[in-house]
Amino acid sequence: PQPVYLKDYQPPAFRVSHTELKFDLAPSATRVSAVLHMERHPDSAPGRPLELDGERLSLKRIAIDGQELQAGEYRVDEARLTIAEPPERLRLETEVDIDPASNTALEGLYLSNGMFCTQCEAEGFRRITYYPDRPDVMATFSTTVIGDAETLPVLLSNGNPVERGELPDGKHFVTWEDPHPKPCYLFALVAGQLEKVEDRFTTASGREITLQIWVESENLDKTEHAMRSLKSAMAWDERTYGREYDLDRFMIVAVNDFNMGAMENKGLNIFNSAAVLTHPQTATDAAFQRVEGIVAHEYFHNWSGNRVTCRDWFQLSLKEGFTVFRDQSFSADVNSAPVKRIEDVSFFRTAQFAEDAGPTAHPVRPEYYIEIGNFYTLTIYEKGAEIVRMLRNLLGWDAFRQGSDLYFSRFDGQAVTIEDFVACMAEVSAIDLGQFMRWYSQAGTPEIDAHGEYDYANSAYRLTLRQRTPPTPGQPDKQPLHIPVRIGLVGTKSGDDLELTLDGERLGKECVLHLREDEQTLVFTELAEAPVPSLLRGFSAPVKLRFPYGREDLAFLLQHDSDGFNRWDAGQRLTMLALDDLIAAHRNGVEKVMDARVTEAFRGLLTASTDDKAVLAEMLTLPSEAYIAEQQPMVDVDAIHAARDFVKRSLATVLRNEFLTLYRANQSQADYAPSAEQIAQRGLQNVALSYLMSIEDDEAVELAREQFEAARNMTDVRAALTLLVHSSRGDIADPALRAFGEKWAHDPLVMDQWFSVQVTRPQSDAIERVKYLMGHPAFSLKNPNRVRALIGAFAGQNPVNFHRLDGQGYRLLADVVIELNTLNPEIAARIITPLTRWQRYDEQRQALMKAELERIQAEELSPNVYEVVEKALA
Ligand code: BAL
Ligand code: ZN
Repeated sequence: PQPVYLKDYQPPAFRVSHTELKFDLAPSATRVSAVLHMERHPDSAPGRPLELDGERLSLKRIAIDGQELQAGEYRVDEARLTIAEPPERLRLETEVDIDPASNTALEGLYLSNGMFCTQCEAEGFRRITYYPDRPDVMATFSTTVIGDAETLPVLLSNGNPVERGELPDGKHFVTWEDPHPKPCYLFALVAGQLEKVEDRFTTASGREITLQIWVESENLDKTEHAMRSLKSAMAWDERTYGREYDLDRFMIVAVNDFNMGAMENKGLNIFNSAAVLTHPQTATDAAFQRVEGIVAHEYFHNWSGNRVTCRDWFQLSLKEGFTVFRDQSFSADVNSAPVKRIEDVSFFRTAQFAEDAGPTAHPVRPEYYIEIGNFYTLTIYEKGAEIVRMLRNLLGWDAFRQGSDLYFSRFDGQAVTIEDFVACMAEVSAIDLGQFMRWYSQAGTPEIDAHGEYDYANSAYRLTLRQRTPPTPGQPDKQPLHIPVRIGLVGTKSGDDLELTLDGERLGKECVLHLREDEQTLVFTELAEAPVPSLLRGFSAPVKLRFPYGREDLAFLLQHDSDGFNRWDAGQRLTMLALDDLIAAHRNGVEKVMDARVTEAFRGLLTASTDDKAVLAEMLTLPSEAYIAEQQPMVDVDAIHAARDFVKRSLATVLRNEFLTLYRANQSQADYAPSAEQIAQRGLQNVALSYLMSIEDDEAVELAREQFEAARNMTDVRAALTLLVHSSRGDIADPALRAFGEKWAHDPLVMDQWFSVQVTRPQSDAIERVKYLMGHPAFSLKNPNRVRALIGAFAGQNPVNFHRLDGQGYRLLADVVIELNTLNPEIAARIITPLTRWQRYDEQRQALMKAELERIQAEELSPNVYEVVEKALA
C-alpha cells in the first residue's frame, strides 16, 4: 500500500453541487443509483480527468447527460472509476450493486441485526457508490430509500423527509432532502424495525426542533438519559458558543455493530448502542457520563465538523480536537469540573503519553498515512483537544470565543485547514501563534525540567524551566514549543498562594508563563516567605513536568494547593515516589516497607471533613497499573502489580476503620439518579469497598456479597462483582458470576461487562478464561463491542496475564488480530496496540512480542494492520 502525503494535496478536479441517490435495499444485492451534478473546479487544470473513488462496487450502468458511456470512454479498477475526457459540466448517472450482508468491515452500508446502516467516515462512502470521496467536495443531497415495508418499516437518511409512499411488491419508500452542503463522509442511511422516543427543543431564536432517538423496541426504556443529555448539550452550545441547530429534526439511532463510539452524520447521528443506551440497572455511572459526553460530542460536530469541515484528512484534528475540547468543557460545566479534568488528564497521561512514546507516534497533524482509519487516535483527538485548550488559556475565554465566532462565520459551508482555525485565534487576539503551530507538526511529549531556589536574603524565588521533546519515529530533532505554564507559589508558613511579582510587575496570585525558549529563568521578588511552587496548574499544557519535590513538599501541596487539580496531582506524585521504592524492592527481593508519609496523607484525607466527595474519591484512587507503567523506564508488570497491591493492602490495614466508616457513610440509599452528587457518593462507597476487599477479611467479603445482592444499580453491582471475582474467594464469586450471567444473558451490553470483569482478574487462570469465554454464545468476533470487552480488556487491563512469560497472552492476541484482519481491519489495527509497545519490556518479553508481530506480518494484511505492524517492527 502507498502512503498519501499532506504535501501532495490538490483541490479536486470536479466539484459536486447536488447528489441524488436511490437505494433499493436488499441484504445481498442493494442497487444504488446515483446522479451527480458536477462541474470542473475553478482551480483545476483543464484536461484533468474525472476520477471517482469506488471499492467493492459492481457497476451496472454509467451515463453522462443521459448518454450511456461506451467501453473505452471510462475505466474501472479496484479503487476508482476514471473518465478521461469529461465535459466541463455534467450530470453523471451510475448504478451499482453492493452486498451489505457480507460487509463485516462495518464501513459503507452493512447489516446489523437485520438493520441496514452506514458508516462513511473516513472513506466508507466509496463502498456505496462511485464518488469523489474526499471531505472538500461538499454537495446537497437528496436520498430515496426503498425497502420492504414489513421488514424495513423505518427508512431514514439525512435532513428532512419530503415524500413517502407505497410501491409494488410490498415495498415502500421515503425521500430525504438535506439542504446543507456536506461531504459524503457525513452521509447516513438506516433502515429497519426501529421504534422511536421523541421530544422537542426550542432554539434560542424560537425554532422548534423535533428530537428522535431510534432503537430496537426492547431498548425503548434506555433512552431517557441520552435525550436529556442531547437537550442539555443543545442549550449549552447556544449559551456557550452561540451555535444553534439548523435542521427541523435531529435523529440518533442506536446500532449494535459499530466500529466507533458514534458518528456525527448530518441530522442523523448513528451511535454504537454502548454509547447511547443507559438504564440504572444495566449501565454504570461511568457509562452514563460517557453517554452524556458522546451525545454532546456528536451534536457539537454539527458546527465544528459539519458546517465547517476539514479540507483533507490530515486536518482531522481540526474538527476532532476542537469538538473534544467542547465536549470536555460541557461535561465539566454540567458535572464536577475538577473531577472531569482529573479524569481526562489521568487518561491522557496514561494512554496518549504511551502513544506518543511508541512506534506509532505521530503529530496532531500527520504528514502522511497509509490508512486514515488508523489515525482516529488519542493524539488527534485528545492531544488535539489539549492544544485547543492551550489556545483558550493563552487568549482567555472572551477572545477565544471571538475567534470561534470568526471561524464559524468566515468558513461556514467550507472545508478548511488547521491554519485557518489558528489564524482566526491570532487575528482576534493579536497574539503571534507562529511558534505555537509546532504543536501540530511535532510528535512526542515535551518534557519540562524545572528547578527552583529561594533566596532568603533577597526574598526572591528563582525558577528555571528547561524544555525538550524527545525524538519520535521520523522526527529526530525537535524545536522548542510555545508552552503555557500556569504557576502559583504556595507559602510554606501560611499555606496560601503568595502575591507574584516579576520584573517589578504585580501579577496576582497566579500567572501563566509563556515558555518559548529551550530554557527560561524567572525571578519572583518581594516574597514574604519561602514557597513551594505549584506548576502546570490544571495541566495547562500536555507535557511531562519534572520538579525535584521532596515528599514533605508533596504532602504540603496535597494539603494546601489552591488548585484542585494540582492538589490531586501532588497526592499522585507522592504515591508514585513510594511505588517507585516498592517496585525496586520487589525487583531486588528486598522486604517492602510502606512510606508512612503516604499513609498519613491518606489518613488526613479520610479524616478531614470535605464537601467535595467527587474529588475525594479521585484523591483516594491509586494510580492505575498502566499509569505506573508509563512512568517506568522499563515496565516490570509483576513488580508494578505487587507494589500497587502492597500499597493498597497497607493502607487498608492501617486505615481499616476509616475506610469502613467512609463506606457506611456513603452506602446508596436513594433511588438512582446519574447526578454529580450521587455519582460522587457511589464513587466513595466503592473506593472504600475496594480498599476493604484488598485484605479480603470475612467482613469485607460479606459487605461485597451483600452489596452485590442488594444493590439496584449497575454501578454498585458491578463494583462488588469485580471485587469478588478479582479476589481469591471463588466460593462467593463463582455463584455471583453465574447469577449475573443468567440474569443478563439477553442484554449484550451487560454481558460485555460480565466478560470484562472476568478477563481482567489478576489470578493466573485469566488466559484460560479468555479462551473459554471466546466460545460463549454471547461472544462474537464480528461485533466490535464484544471484541473490546473481552480481548481488548484482557490485553489492555490485565498486564500480569497478558505479559505472562510463556507468551500465551501475546499468542492469543495475535491469533485474534489475524482473524480480524480479514473480518474487520479497522478493529484489528486497534486491538493490536499492546503488542506494538514491545520496546518497553524486558528482553525475553520483547522477543516473544516481536515474534508474534512477525507472525502477523507474514499474513496477507489489510492496509490498516500492515501500516501498524510495519511501524511497530521498524
Ligand atoms: N467522527 C468520528 C466519530 C467522532 O469523532 O465523533
Ligand atoms: Zn468527533
